[in-house]
Amino acid sequence: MKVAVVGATGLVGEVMLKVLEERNFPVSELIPVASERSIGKLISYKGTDYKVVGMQDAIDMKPNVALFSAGGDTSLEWAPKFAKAGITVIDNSSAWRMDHSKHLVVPEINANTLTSEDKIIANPNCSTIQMVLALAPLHKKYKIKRIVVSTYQSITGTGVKAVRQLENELAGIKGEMAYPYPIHQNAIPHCDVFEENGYTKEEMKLVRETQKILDDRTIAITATAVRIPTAGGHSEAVNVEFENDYDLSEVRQILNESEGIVVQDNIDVNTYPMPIYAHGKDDVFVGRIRRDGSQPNTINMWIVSDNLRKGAATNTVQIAEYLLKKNLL
Ligand code: A2P
Ligand code: 11C
Repeated sequence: MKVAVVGATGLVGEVMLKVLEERNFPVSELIPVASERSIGKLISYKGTDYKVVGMQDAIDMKPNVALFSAGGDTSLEWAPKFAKAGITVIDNSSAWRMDHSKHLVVPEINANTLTSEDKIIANPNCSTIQMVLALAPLHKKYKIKRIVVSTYQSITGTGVKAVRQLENELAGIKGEMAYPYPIHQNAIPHCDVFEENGYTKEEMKLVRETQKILDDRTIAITATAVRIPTAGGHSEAVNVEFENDYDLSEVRQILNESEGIVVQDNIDVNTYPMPIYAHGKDDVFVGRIRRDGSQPNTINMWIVSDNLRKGAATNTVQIAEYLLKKNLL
């Protein structure tokens, strides 16, 4: 497979390269792509150096698949051009997620909806992916009525600029700011831009993308997304009300048996998910699973995952693996 990685010099792009290599995706030729300012830079993949090319050159090189992580505007402009040239695009930005003609895919949940006609496939937002992966098997069993989620999100979700802001603050250097406030020793209840309804776009992604992936617009969801000065992954406190009652040990068993999920839940020895454990791993970690005694059929849990891995790069590569396995590329 000829594989283009669009945004290869960015945080997610770098992890995509690592994940392709680790999972031994059959790459016959790698095409690293970035903005005009990076053309000619060398990107190392499995011991070989590849030169970064621009967007049009990448199309002319006719990859089988292009993994995009170069921002929404780049995707809006370029994904259709790649698709028109017969190249399958798996897009990590928010550009196509809510487009009715595009599938929004977490492979363990809904990859079976994909066909060879799908030339632009959307990868969900990181905070959505980790939440729906844990909730999908529970929705199947008990039917979710309402979700209340609060996130504690890694600065890596914002990109290189935010990582630099925290490094500068720690070193006492004044530099460019990715956030409107310092992030060191802070918690900023503001991820992505504000929408007219008073929620942030990140919060509304948790609402709309979850309903689309679980294919159920009746699920009521409300979210608060908060940026904290951590780098290893996103954490989420999730309160879920089901239509039907559940058994706690059965919930644990269902999660334990679900692909991609690791239950870390033993309060006797202080075992619960944390970004320092999730960092660099592909799984979604679930813990602090407990009954919400304040209303019937309701559960609380704590969900952590590396936002650059399962939340972005790994999920994208898994979609590519699925397409390859099903001969859809
Ligand atoms: P570049 O390094 O040349 O700016 P991050 O989200 O970590 O900041 O990374 C964004 C990625 O998207 C980078 O690889 C960046 O390349 C790439 N990118 C940004 N704008 C464009 C564009 N207009 N065309 C192609 N790639 C882009
Ligand atoms: C964050 N979730 O942590 C974002 C990053 O819609 O793909 C990814 C934004 C997106 O800020």
